[in-house]
Amino acid sequence: MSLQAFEPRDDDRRPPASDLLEIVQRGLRAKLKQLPSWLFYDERGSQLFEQICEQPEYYLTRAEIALLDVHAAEIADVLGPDVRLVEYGSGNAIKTRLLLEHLSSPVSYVPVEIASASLKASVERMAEQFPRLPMQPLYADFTRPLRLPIPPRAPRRTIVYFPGSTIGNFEQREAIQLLRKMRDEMGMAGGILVGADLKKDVATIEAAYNDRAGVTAEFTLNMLTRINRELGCNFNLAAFRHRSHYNPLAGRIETHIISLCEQKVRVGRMQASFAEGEAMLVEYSCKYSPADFAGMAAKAGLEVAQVWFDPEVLFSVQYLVR
Ligand code: AVJ
Repeated sequence: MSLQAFEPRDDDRRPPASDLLEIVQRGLRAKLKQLPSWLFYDERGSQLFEQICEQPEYYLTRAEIALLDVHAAEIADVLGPDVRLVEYGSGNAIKTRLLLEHLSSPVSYVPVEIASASLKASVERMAEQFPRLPMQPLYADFTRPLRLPIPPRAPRRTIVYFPGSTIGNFEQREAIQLLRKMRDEMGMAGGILVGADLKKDVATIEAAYNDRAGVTAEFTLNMLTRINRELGCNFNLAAFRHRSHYNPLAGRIETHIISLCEQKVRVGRMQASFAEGEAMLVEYSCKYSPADFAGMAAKAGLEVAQVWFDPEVLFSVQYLVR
Protein backbone atom coordinates (compact mmCIF):
# COMPACT_ATOMS: atom_id res chain seq x y z
CA MET A 1 0.00 0.00 0.00
CA SER A 2 1.31 3.48 -0.77
CA LEU A 3 2.61 5.98 1.74
CA GLN A 4 -0.40 8.11 1.16
CA ALA A 5 -2.85 5.32 1.68
CA PHE A 6 -1.68 4.88 5.28
CA GLU A 7 -1.96 8.50 6.27
CA PRO A 8 -4.68 9.72 8.63
CA ARG A 9 -7.22 11.96 6.99
CA ASP A 10 -10.71 12.71 7.99
CA ASP A 11 -14.08 13.04 6.51
CA ASP A 12 -13.82 16.38 4.86
CA ARG A 13 -11.13 15.50 2.35
CA ARG A 14 -11.51 11.79 2.02
CA PRO A 15 -11.25 10.40 -1.46
CA PRO A 16 -14.56 10.17 -3.31
CA ALA A 17 -16.57 7.07 -2.37
CA SER A 18 -15.54 5.28 -5.58
CA ASP A 19 -11.83 5.67 -4.70
CA LEU A 20 -12.54 4.58 -1.16
CA LEU A 21 -14.34 1.51 -2.47
CA GLU A 22 -11.36 0.69 -4.65
CA ILE A 23 -8.93 1.08 -1.75
CA VAL A 24 -11.01 -1.18 0.49
CA GLN A 25 -11.60 -3.77 -2.25
CA ARG A 26 -7.90 -3.86 -3.08
CA GLY A 27 -7.04 -4.32 0.61
CA LEU A 28 -9.55 -7.16 1.01
CA ARG A 29 -8.59 -8.97 -2.19
CA ALA A 30 -4.97 -9.30 -1.07
CA LYS A 31 -3.76 -12.65 0.25
CA LEU A 32 -2.92 -10.95 3.54
CA LYS A 33 -5.84 -8.58 3.94
CA GLN A 34 -5.04 -5.03 5.02
CA LEU A 35 -6.74 -1.67 5.29
CA PRO A 36 -4.99 1.73 5.58
CA SER A 37 -4.81 3.24 9.09
CA TRP A 38 -6.02 6.68 7.98
CA LEU A 39 -9.45 5.04 7.77
CA PHE A 40 -9.54 5.20 11.61
CA TYR A 41 -9.94 8.96 11.65
CA ASP A 42 -13.51 9.84 10.87
CA GLU A 43 -15.20 12.11 13.41
CA ARG A 44 -15.92 9.28 15.85
CA GLY A 45 -12.46 7.80 15.36
CA SER A 46 -10.79 11.12 16.14
CA GLN A 47 -12.88 11.36 19.34
CA LEU A 48 -11.89 7.83 20.30
CA PHE A 49 -8.22 8.61 19.69
CA GLU A 50 -8.49 11.55 22.11
CA GLN A 51 -9.98 9.11 24.65
CA ILE A 52 -7.12 6.65 24.05
CA CYS A 53 -4.69 9.41 25.00
CA GLU A 54 -6.39 9.64 28.41
CA GLN A 55 -6.24 5.92 29.18
CA PRO A 56 -3.81 4.99 32.00
CA GLU A 57 -2.04 2.42 29.78
CA TYR A 58 -1.46 4.79 26.83
CA TYR A 59 1.76 6.38 28.08
CA LEU A 60 2.84 8.05 24.81
CA THR A 61 0.97 11.37 25.03
CA ARG A 62 1.64 11.88 28.73
CA ALA A 63 5.33 11.06 28.27
CA GLU A 64 5.75 13.48 25.37
CA ILE A 65 4.07 16.27 27.32
CA ALA A 66 6.21 15.49 30.38
CA LEU A 67 9.27 15.64 28.11
CA LEU A 68 8.28 19.08 26.87
CA ASP A 69 7.47 20.26 30.41
CA VAL A 70 11.06 19.52 31.36
CA HIS A 71 12.94 20.27 28.14
CA ALA A 72 10.96 22.74 26.00
CA ALA A 73 13.12 25.69 27.07
CA GLU A 74 16.30 23.86 26.11
CA ILE A 75 14.81 22.63 22.84
CA ALA A 76 13.82 26.20 21.98
CA ASP A 77 17.35 27.28 22.82
CA VAL A 78 18.83 24.73 20.43
CA LEU A 79 16.43 25.80 17.65
CA GLY A 80 17.44 29.42 18.19
CA PRO A 81 15.61 32.70 17.43
CA ASP A 82 13.51 33.60 14.35
CA VAL A 83 12.24 30.11 13.62
CA ARG A 84 9.49 29.31 11.16
CA LEU A 85 7.61 26.34 12.68
CA VAL A 86 5.95 24.01 10.16
CA GLU A 87 3.82 21.42 11.96
CA TYR A 88 2.72 18.23 10.18
CA GLY A 89 -0.84 17.79 11.42
CA SER A 90 -2.48 20.29 13.73
CA GLY A 91 -4.12 18.14 16.40
CA ASN A 92 -1.38 18.70 18.94
CA ALA A 93 -2.31 22.01 20.51
CA ILE A 94 -0.84 21.28 23.96
CA LYS A 95 2.56 20.17 22.69
CA THR A 96 2.83 22.94 20.14
CA ARG A 97 1.96 25.53 22.76
CA LEU A 98 4.64 24.24 25.12
CA LEU A 99 7.17 24.67 22.33
CA LEU A 100 5.96 28.02 20.95
CA GLU A 101 5.92 29.51 24.45
CA HIS A 102 9.68 29.14 24.62
CA LEU A 103 10.66 30.09 21.07
CA SER A 104 12.32 33.46 20.81
CA SER A 105 10.71 35.73 18.17
CA PRO A 106 9.22 32.99 15.97
CA VAL A 107 8.65 34.13 12.39
CA SER A 108 5.49 32.15 11.71
CA TYR A 109 3.51 29.05 12.58
CA VAL A 110 2.47 26.89 9.63
CA PRO A 111 0.14 24.02 10.59
CA VAL A 112 -0.28 21.55 7.71
CA GLU A 113 -3.55 19.66 7.84
CA ILE A 114 -5.84 17.87 5.43
CA ALA A 115 -8.95 18.24 7.61
CA SER A 116 -10.10 21.81 7.13
CA ALA A 117 -12.23 21.84 10.30
CA SER A 118 -9.27 20.75 12.47
CA LEU A 119 -7.02 23.26 10.74
CA LYS A 120 -9.42 26.12 11.38
CA ALA A 121 -9.99 25.11 15.01
CA SER A 122 -6.29 24.86 15.76
CA VAL A 123 -5.47 28.24 14.20
CA GLU A 124 -8.22 29.88 16.25
CA ARG A 125 -6.96 28.26 19.46
CA MET A 126 -3.37 29.30 18.77
CA ALA A 127 -4.32 32.84 17.83
CA GLU A 128 -5.88 33.29 21.26
CA GLN A 129 -2.71 32.39 23.10
CA PHE A 130 -0.23 33.90 20.62
CA PRO A 131 -2.02 36.95 19.22
CA ARG A 132 1.13 38.43 17.67
CA LEU A 133 2.41 35.27 16.03
CA PRO A 134 1.81 35.20 12.28
CA MET A 135 -0.20 32.08 11.35
CA GLN A 136 0.01 30.61 7.87
CA PRO A 137 -2.22 27.52 7.85
CA LEU A 138 -1.65 25.22 4.92
CA TYR A 139 -4.52 23.01 3.82
CA ALA A 140 -2.65 20.06 2.37
CA ASP A 141 -1.67 16.40 2.67
CA PHE A 142 1.73 16.42 4.37
CA THR A 143 2.76 13.15 2.72
CA ARG A 144 2.80 15.10 -0.59
CA PRO A 145 5.39 17.76 -1.54
CA LEU A 146 4.34 21.05 0.06
CA ARG A 147 4.45 24.58 -1.29
CA LEU A 148 5.11 26.52 1.88
CA PRO A 149 3.61 30.02 2.02
CA ILE A 150 6.02 32.95 1.74
CA PRO A 151 7.03 33.87 5.31
CA PRO A 152 6.32 37.40 6.61
CA ARG A 153 10.08 37.91 7.14
CA ALA A 154 13.17 35.81 6.52
CA PRO A 155 13.45 33.00 9.11
CA ARG A 156 16.83 31.89 10.47
CA ARG A 157 15.59 28.33 10.28
CA THR A 158 12.61 26.37 9.12
CA ILE A 159 11.73 23.64 11.59
CA VAL A 160 9.43 20.79 10.59
CA TYR A 161 7.66 19.64 13.76
CA PHE A 162 6.14 16.14 13.72
CA PRO A 163 5.11 15.17 17.26
CA GLY A 164 3.14 12.19 18.57
CA SER A 165 5.13 9.29 17.10
CA THR A 166 2.90 9.40 14.05
CA ILE A 167 6.06 8.56 12.09
CA GLY A 168 5.68 5.11 13.69
CA ASN A 169 2.63 4.43 11.51
CA PHE A 170 4.91 4.29 8.46
CA GLU A 171 6.99 1.33 7.46
CA GLN A 172 10.71 2.09 7.48
CA ARG A 173 10.94 2.67 3.72
CA GLU A 174 8.01 5.09 3.80
CA ALA A 175 9.29 6.83 6.93
CA ILE A 176 12.63 7.45 5.18
CA GLN A 177 10.80 8.90 2.17
CA LEU A 178 8.84 11.19 4.46
CA LEU A 179 12.00 12.33 6.28
CA ARG A 180 13.63 13.08 2.90
CA LYS A 181 10.65 15.18 1.93
CA MET A 182 10.90 17.12 5.21
CA ARG A 183 14.61 17.61 4.54
CA ASP A 184 13.79 19.21 1.17
CA GLU A 185 11.22 21.49 2.77
CA MET A 186 13.38 22.67 5.69
CA GLY A 187 16.14 23.94 3.40
CA MET A 188 19.87 24.08 4.17
CA ALA A 189 19.73 25.68 7.63
CA GLY A 190 16.61 23.90 8.77
CA GLY A 191 15.86 21.04 11.12
CA ILE A 192 13.27 18.43 11.98
CA LEU A 193 11.83 17.92 15.45
CA VAL A 194 10.13 14.56 15.59
CA GLY A 195 8.52 12.54 18.39
CA ALA A 196 9.45 8.85 18.43
CA ASP A 197 8.26 6.19 20.84
CA LEU A 198 11.04 4.11 22.39
CA LYS A 199 11.55 0.35 22.59
CA LYS A 200 10.88 -0.86 26.10
CA ASP A 201 9.52 -3.94 27.86
CA VAL A 202 6.89 -5.63 25.74
CA ALA A 203 4.23 -5.68 28.48
CA THR A 204 4.23 -1.88 28.75
CA ILE A 205 3.96 -1.44 24.98
CA GLU A 206 1.25 -4.05 24.52
CA ALA A 207 -0.81 -2.65 27.40
CA ALA A 208 -0.84 0.76 25.68
CA TYR A 209 -2.62 -0.80 22.69
CA ASN A 210 -4.90 -3.06 24.73
CA ASP A 211 -6.35 -0.74 27.36
CA ARG A 212 -8.60 -2.36 29.96
CA ALA A 213 -11.52 -0.05 29.25
CA GLY A 214 -11.52 -1.29 25.64
CA VAL A 215 -11.27 2.15 24.04
CA THR A 216 -8.54 1.02 21.62
CA ALA A 217 -10.62 -2.01 20.60
CA GLU A 218 -13.55 0.30 19.90
CA PHE A 219 -11.28 2.65 17.95
CA THR A 220 -10.05 -0.26 15.83
CA LEU A 221 -13.50 -1.68 15.09
CA ASN A 222 -14.89 1.78 14.36
CA MET A 223 -13.06 1.44 11.04
CA LEU A 224 -15.64 -1.21 10.07
CA THR A 225 -18.52 1.03 11.16
CA ARG A 226 -17.12 3.76 8.95
CA ILE A 227 -16.76 1.42 5.98
CA ASN A 228 -20.31 0.15 6.49
CA ARG A 229 -21.64 3.71 6.54
CA GLU A 230 -19.63 5.12 3.65
CA LEU A 231 -19.63 2.12 1.34
CA GLY A 232 -22.83 0.34 2.33
CA CYS A 233 -20.95 -2.75 3.47
CA ASN A 234 -22.36 -5.23 5.96
CA PHE A 235 -19.52 -5.95 8.39
CA ASN A 236 -21.05 -7.45 11.54
CA LEU A 237 -19.04 -5.81 14.31
CA ALA A 238 -19.88 -8.61 16.74
CA ALA A 239 -18.13 -11.09 14.43
CA PHE A 240 -14.75 -9.34 14.53
CA ARG A 241 -12.32 -8.38 17.29
CA HIS A 242 -9.30 -6.15 17.83
CA ARG A 243 -5.82 -7.63 18.33
CA SER A 244 -2.58 -5.69 18.95
CA HIS A 245 0.66 -7.61 19.39
CA TYR A 246 4.27 -6.45 19.55
CA ASN A 247 6.46 -7.97 16.84
CA PRO A 248 9.90 -7.97 18.47
CA LEU A 249 11.83 -8.64 15.25
CA ALA A 250 10.24 -5.73 13.42
CA GLY A 251 10.09 -3.58 16.59
CA ARG A 252 6.49 -2.59 16.16
CA ILE A 253 2.95 -3.02 17.37
CA GLU A 254 0.88 -4.71 14.68
CA THR A 255 -2.84 -4.18 14.99
CA HIS A 256 -5.20 -6.56 13.25
CA ILE A 257 -8.94 -7.02 13.02
CA ILE A 258 -9.67 -10.74 13.52
CA SER A 259 -12.65 -12.56 12.07
CA LEU A 260 -14.31 -14.63 14.79
CA CYS A 261 -15.91 -17.06 12.33
CA GLU A 262 -16.02 -18.04 8.70
CA GLN A 263 -18.07 -15.31 7.02
CA LYS A 264 -18.68 -13.30 3.86
CA VAL A 265 -18.99 -9.52 3.68
CA ARG A 266 -20.40 -7.42 0.85
CA VAL A 267 -18.00 -4.74 -0.40
CA GLY A 268 -19.62 -3.08 -3.41
CA ARG A 269 -19.97 -5.74 -6.09
CA MET A 270 -17.37 -7.87 -4.40
CA GLN A 271 -17.78 -10.49 -1.68
CA ALA A 272 -14.92 -10.73 0.79
CA SER A 273 -14.55 -14.14 2.42
CA PHE A 274 -13.03 -14.47 5.86
CA ALA A 275 -11.85 -17.69 7.44
CA GLU A 276 -12.32 -18.18 11.17
CA GLY A 277 -9.36 -16.48 12.88
CA GLU A 278 -8.27 -14.65 9.72
CA ALA A 279 -6.44 -11.41 10.44
CA MET A 280 -6.68 -8.12 8.56
CA LEU A 281 -3.75 -5.70 9.15
CA VAL A 282 -4.87 -2.17 10.04
CA GLU A 283 -1.90 -0.46 11.74
CA TYR A 284 1.79 -0.52 12.52
CA SER A 285 3.13 1.53 15.43
CA CYS A 286 6.91 1.33 15.19
CA LYS A 287 9.14 1.65 18.27
CA TYR A 288 12.76 2.79 18.08
CA SER A 289 15.95 2.59 20.05
CA PRO A 290 18.03 5.78 19.73
CA ALA A 291 20.34 3.81 17.40
CA ASP A 292 17.40 2.62 15.26
CA PHE A 293 16.23 6.17 14.78
CA ALA A 294 19.69 7.52 14.01
CA GLY A 295 20.13 4.76 11.41
CA MET A 296 16.84 5.61 9.77
CA ALA A 297 17.66 9.34 9.79
CA ALA A 298 21.05 8.63 8.19
CA LYS A 299 19.29 6.84 5.33
CA ALA A 300 17.35 10.05 4.73
CA GLY A 301 20.56 12.12 4.69
CA LEU A 302 19.99 13.43 8.22
CA GLU A 303 21.95 13.46 11.43
CA VAL A 304 20.57 13.36 14.96
CA ALA A 305 21.91 16.57 16.48
CA GLN A 306 20.24 16.01 19.84
CA VAL A 307 17.72 13.71 21.57
CA TRP A 308 15.59 14.43 24.61
CA PHE A 309 13.75 11.92 26.82
CA ASP A 310 10.94 12.20 29.32
CA PRO A 311 11.89 11.52 32.98
CA GLU A 312 10.77 7.88 32.72
CA VAL A 313 12.60 7.39 29.39
CA LEU A 314 9.51 6.10 27.61
CA PHE A 315 9.51 8.55 24.69
CA SER A 316 11.98 10.65 22.71
CA VAL A 317 12.05 13.88 20.78
CA GLN A 318 14.74 13.87 18.12
CA TYR A 319 16.30 16.91 16.51
CA LEU A 320 17.53 16.13 13.00
CA VAL A 321 19.70 18.29 10.78
CA ARG A 322 21.61 17.82 7.53
C1 AVJ B 1 -1.44 8.53 16.54
C2 AVJ B 1 -0.19 6.95 15.31
C3 AVJ B 1 0.71 7.87 17.32
O1 AVJ B 1 0.27 4.51 16.90
O2 AVJ B 1 0.24 5.06 18.99
C4 AVJ B 1 -3.14 4.71 19.26
C5 AVJ B 1 -2.42 5.75 17.00
N1 AVJ B 1 -3.45 3.53 17.51
N2 AVJ B 1 -3.69 3.54 19.62
C6 AVJ B 1 -0.14 5.21 17.83
C7 AVJ B 1 -3.00 4.70 17.90
C8 AVJ B 1 -3.90 2.82 18.57
C9 AVJ B 1 -1.14 6.32 17.53
N3 AVJ B 1 -0.53 7.40 16.65
